[in-house]
Amino acid sequence: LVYSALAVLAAYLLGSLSFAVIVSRVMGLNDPRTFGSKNPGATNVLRSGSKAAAILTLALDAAKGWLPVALVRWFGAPYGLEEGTQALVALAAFVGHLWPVFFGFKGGKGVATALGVLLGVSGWLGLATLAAWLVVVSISRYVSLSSMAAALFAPTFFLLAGGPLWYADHRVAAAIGAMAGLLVWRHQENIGRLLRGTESKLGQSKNKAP
Ligand code: NKO
Repeated sequence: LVYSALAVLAAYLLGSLSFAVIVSRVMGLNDPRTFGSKNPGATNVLRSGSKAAAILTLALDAAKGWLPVALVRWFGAPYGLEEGTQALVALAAFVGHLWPVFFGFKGGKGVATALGVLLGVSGWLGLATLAAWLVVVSISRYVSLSSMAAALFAPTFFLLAGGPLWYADHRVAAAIGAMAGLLVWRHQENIGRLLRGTESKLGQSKNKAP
């Protein structure tokens, strides 16, 4: 139980590293919380004009979801850490991204971090969800819409393909379901803009207020 609690705390602290803000600061770009959608995420960093910064943000925000889950999966057993802890560290890293202790509890929407978590749970699950995201974004050009579609797809796929491809533990399923719900809930402003037809499309409107 002590190891489990420590793992969850470490995952929350790791998730609290808002890499959109950190990468932008290090690369001398504007703070993503001050322009565009005001969201500290890879998509909004892209609106600063730096593709490299956006890709780095995506990679690091995903890595912080992937690492704690992968560590528990690979090295947890001798410490008594199994799927219950895997589910909790996944949720902790995700919650850290949404409510980061280091950034006044004002975080992002959790898309990249959820992708990392899914890759940690199962490479196949992560890749399948990423593929769904890519299909929707290539058709619609809306990142937010694609993220929400992927969020609905992930838990469905986890439950449907569990068995042959991965062990669909019900606690991990619950964590993925909770992340999906929170992810969509964090996109409520995007939903409003999508309905009004004012949501910005990929490759459009750099630095323009939504
Ligand atoms: O600024 O409000 P915005 O337009 O920035 O941003 C909306 C956007 C926020 O997310 C990001 C991160 C972008 C990452 C893109 C690649 C991720 C592809 C995989 C998605 C998998 C999600 C699965 C969730 C399962 C619970 O949406």
